[in-house]
Amino acid sequence: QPIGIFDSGVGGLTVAKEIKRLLPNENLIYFGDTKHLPYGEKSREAIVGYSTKITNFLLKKNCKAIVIACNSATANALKEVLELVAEKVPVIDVINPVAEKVAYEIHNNVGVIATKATVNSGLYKKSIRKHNKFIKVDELATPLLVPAIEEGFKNHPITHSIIYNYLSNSKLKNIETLILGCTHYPLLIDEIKQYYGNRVRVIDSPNIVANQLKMILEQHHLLNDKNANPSYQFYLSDLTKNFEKISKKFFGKSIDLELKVL
Ligand code: DGN
Repeated sequence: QPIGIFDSGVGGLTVAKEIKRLLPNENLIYFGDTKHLPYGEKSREAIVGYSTKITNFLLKKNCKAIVIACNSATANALKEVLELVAEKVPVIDVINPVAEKVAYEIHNNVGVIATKATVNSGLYKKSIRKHNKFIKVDELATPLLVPAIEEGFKNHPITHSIIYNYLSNSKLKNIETLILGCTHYPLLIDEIKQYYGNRVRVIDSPNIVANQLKMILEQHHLLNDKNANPSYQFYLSDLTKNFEKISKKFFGKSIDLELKVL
């Protein structure tokens, strides 16, 4: 049985790549909702609609666990996805495991950059504060990053300038720790780290999420011991060149991308 992973586009690939690294015996099914991208600008109702349709599709594919590899979907549709799954399989999201780890391990000012849909939900702050009331958390919406990443810009004057403009915002002035609250952003991690130098620690969210998945699969006795030939299937609601480029970079040239409109 495969693990199902979904995002609005290429962002969730940063999580899928880490899952593949930590759990090399697992088969993976990835759904990228490129037709409806970016989720960050959509209403809660729309995000709930997309997320539940994709979850249904992954359940029909007989997935043994579902990873919501999208912060905007987690922040707006986690409750509805959990209701739909009704404990048939474990659901792992990208906000709660990161917030919990940060709450216990970090003792300084934390900044979160994310899409509007995630920042408006305030879920990072709520989720961190639930475990630790003393951490100061400042969230900033950085909506231009996703379209730039989906356009394939990296190490480019456009991304440098967007990053500089956002990160110099006064809300993030005194932070010592930064959470990349959108699964697309690790694709620009070098440029973000370059901006801060050693001043700020950037949390490795894909690693935390993949570890959480591993732990939950272990607890449910769902881990594959051996798998000489793990399969990686990709479904997209619109075939885009950038998705093809990044998925092949992370998963090898021979993978197939299938168009699937839900
Ligand atoms: N990658 C998604 C996230 O983590 O929020 C959303 C990107 C988008 O669709 N704007």
